[in-house]
Amino acid sequence: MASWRDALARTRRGLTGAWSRWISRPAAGRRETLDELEAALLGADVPVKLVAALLAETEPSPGRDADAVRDALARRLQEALAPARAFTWDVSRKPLSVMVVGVNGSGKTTTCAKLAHLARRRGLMPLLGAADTYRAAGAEQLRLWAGRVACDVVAGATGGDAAAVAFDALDAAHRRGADLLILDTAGRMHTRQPLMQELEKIRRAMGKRLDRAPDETWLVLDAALGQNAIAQARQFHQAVPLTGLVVTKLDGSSKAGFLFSCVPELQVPVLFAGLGESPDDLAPFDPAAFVDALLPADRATENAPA
Ligand SMILES: Nc1nc2c(ncn2[C@@H]2O[C@H](COP(=O)(O)OP(=O)(O)O)[C@@H](O)[C@H]2O)c(=O)[nH]1
Ligand SMILES: [Mg+2]
Repeated sequence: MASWRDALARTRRGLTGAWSRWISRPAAGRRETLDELEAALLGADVPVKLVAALLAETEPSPGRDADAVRDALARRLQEALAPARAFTWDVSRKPLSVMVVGVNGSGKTTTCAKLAHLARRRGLMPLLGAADTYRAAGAEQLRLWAGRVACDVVAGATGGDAAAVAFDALDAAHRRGADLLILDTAGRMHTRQPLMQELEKIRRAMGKRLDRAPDETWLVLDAALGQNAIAQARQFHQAVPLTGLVVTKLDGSSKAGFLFSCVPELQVPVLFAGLGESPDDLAPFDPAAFVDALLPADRATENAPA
């Protein structure tokens, strides 16, 4: 699996130069390099208010070295990611059902397969539901991925009713004694009301088969969008109550700092992160590892770009 540090190299790169110039100054001269540090943090899409709080932490004070400042920044950043919740694969009531939503290309299908893979590695039996009935390739793509992670798929006809597929997939999961149903849905623009309303219809269909379903509704967000992902998240959260976020493509983004505004604003935790393209590259979200990987290490271990 890709490491958090490798995946976040792009976002960190922007900060590294500014940080190393900041710490290489004697404490009294550091103020002059603060503007650069501020610009780098804003460039990573860390929200303005948090940047101000972070810069306040860099105020020189006797006995406070660069390591102490780094620790203080890390603490502040981690606090900004509350509420944190680790997803526990609680399958005491089978099947646990997860509905996966998001815009086109955000990484839903890939994420569904990666989740099935994670579940299998924990000894659980997952089933995938292909409720992306808009495109002929929708179910096919999920099947291909499902083959890679050795998981069954329940699909309907192309152009069919996504809510009916959701019902059938949950029904199949129940009958087969699967631990978990992961339902892939079609990509939809958050600004298109009829498509957003369909999500509620899919939810209701699941609820008809099993009262409490779906247990989880997760929004997949492409980290490359940075701050722009927040408008998307807001709209999806209005259409269907989200219980978690999955952030994909952290490895391709230089703006991973958007999570520090997204999580407090939505009050929805990040549960998983996509760190690469292989089936193993989905990690349970670890706020400490995320923050640590964002911050440059020190002069000794990381070379700053000129
Ligand atoms: N680098 C990288 N690529 C990803 C990640 N997650 C998804 N992708 C890629 O994003 C593209 C779109 O993914 P897909 O699952 O088809 O998106 P969907 O339209 O939301 O179902 C594919 O090329 C995936 O390989 C990730 O975490 N890292
Ligand atoms: Mg898809």
